[in-house]
This record gives sequence, C-alpha cells and structure tokens, in this order.
Amino acid sequence: MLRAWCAFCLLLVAAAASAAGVTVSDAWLRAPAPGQAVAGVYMTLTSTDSAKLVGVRSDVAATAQLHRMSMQEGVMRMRRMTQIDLPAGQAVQLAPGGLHIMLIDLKRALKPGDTVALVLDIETAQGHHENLAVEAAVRDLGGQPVHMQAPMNMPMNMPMNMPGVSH
Ligand SMILES: [Cu+2]
Repeated sequence: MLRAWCAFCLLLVAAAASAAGVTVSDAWLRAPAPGQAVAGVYMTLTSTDSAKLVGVRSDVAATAQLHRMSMQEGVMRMRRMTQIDLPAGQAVQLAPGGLHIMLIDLKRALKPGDTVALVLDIETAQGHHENLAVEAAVRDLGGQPVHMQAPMNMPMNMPMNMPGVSH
C-alpha cells in the first residue's frame, strides 16, 4: 500500500520536472535566517543522456550561481562552477557541503513551506539548451544559516572571496 503510494509520488515528481532527459527530484533549500541574503539549493539530477547543468535563474534572487564547497588548506570554501556534469544514467547530488545552487541577494523572505521556482539551463551533448523548471521546497532544519551546516562547522570565508559577489 505504502510502496504503491510512494511510486505514485515519484511518478508525479518525475513528470513535473523533466527536460532533455534530465529528471530532478527532492529539490529543497533551508529557510534562510532573517537578514541572510544567500541560500543554497539542493536536489538530485539524473540525465538519461550525457548533459550539463550550465546555469540557473530564479525570480526570488538577483543572481543564481552553480557552486561547489570543498576543503582547501583546512578551510571550507565555495567555488563558482561554470558547469556541473550530468553523466548518462548517474544521479548527481547537489547537497550541503558539496555541489549546490546558490541564490544571491534574495528579494524576499523565504519561510518553511514556501516553494521557490527555479529554471535550470541544461546543455545536451549536442550543444542544445533546454530550460527545466524546478520547484524547490523551503524547509526548516533548525533555522541555522545554510552554509553553517557544513561538516564539522568549519570556519568559512564565504561569500566574500567569490569574484563578482558583493554584499
Ligand atoms: Cu554557495
């Protein structure tokens, strides 16, 4: 009974967000703390054919970028990515502490229960671009700022060290 219901949910999600053979599931972001101007968005992307995520935009933020967090000389840093590879048939996870979409200069407050609409720019192996609309759910996970949830709460000099981002 439960299994049938879950399969139905997955079908709905898959139907809601699929373009160029790319399926998005479990898109979410943590509700930003009051006054926080940035938010990381996470999801799982699976492409039937080799493709790339090359851009993103959202009406809720002035800028949206592809980012990756990684450890460099003992410090957690964020890097802007020009693209995220989507190998054929492989689930690529955007998750806290790793790859993510960064919303910068949020235009409005985001509360748990809200939905944020994003448009992903997918580039196929043939070089075609397709828009993929995604709805990300705003979740409350203790109300801590998104980037303080990294493993071991490493000190992070973000996002001041990112070119092109001002606060
Ligand atoms: Cu980021």
